[in-house]
Amino acid sequence: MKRAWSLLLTTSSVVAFTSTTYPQQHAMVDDKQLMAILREAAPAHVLEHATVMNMGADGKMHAIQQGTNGWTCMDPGGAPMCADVGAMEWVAAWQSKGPAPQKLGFIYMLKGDNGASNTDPYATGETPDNNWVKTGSHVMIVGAEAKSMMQAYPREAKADPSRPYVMWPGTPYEHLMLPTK
Ligand SMILES: [Cu+2]
Repeated sequence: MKRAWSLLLTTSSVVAFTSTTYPQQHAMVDDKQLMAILREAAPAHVLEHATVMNMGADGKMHAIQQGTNGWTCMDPGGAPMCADVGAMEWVAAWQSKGPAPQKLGFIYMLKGDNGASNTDPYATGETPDNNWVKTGSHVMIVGAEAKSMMQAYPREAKADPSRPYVMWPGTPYEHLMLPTK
């Protein structure tokens, strides 16, 4: 996962994102560029039938493609991803600082990310003590239902992103990062 970005969700569908915490350095991309980036982040067939969100000139996220497979794809500031329904609920909980859903969620991030604090879910950049980690091609398993599974994986503050590890260990939003290369 990556930096603070926020969104509002209804029970199962994305309604709108807010732009206030959108990383400043991330240039807006047009819809065609976004699709090219997302093609590197998830399997083609997942993306083809997914809801795709992009940020408009109004600073809000809009669906540029309506999906039918329950997946949502987007690029919140250098972290292109496709997330299933459970994962989108988890993202909403993280953003609203609510309890993680008692569910499992799955996220493709096959293009990798620009880095994140491994200990502060709300960090917006690297600091000397926030255990910044940059992970290459990976997938993520999220949601409170994955808690017991995560006990079997490294959960140090300083992560080694070349192997599976727990990101944000000890927080309600700890999740499993699984490199795919
Ligand atoms: Cu990730």
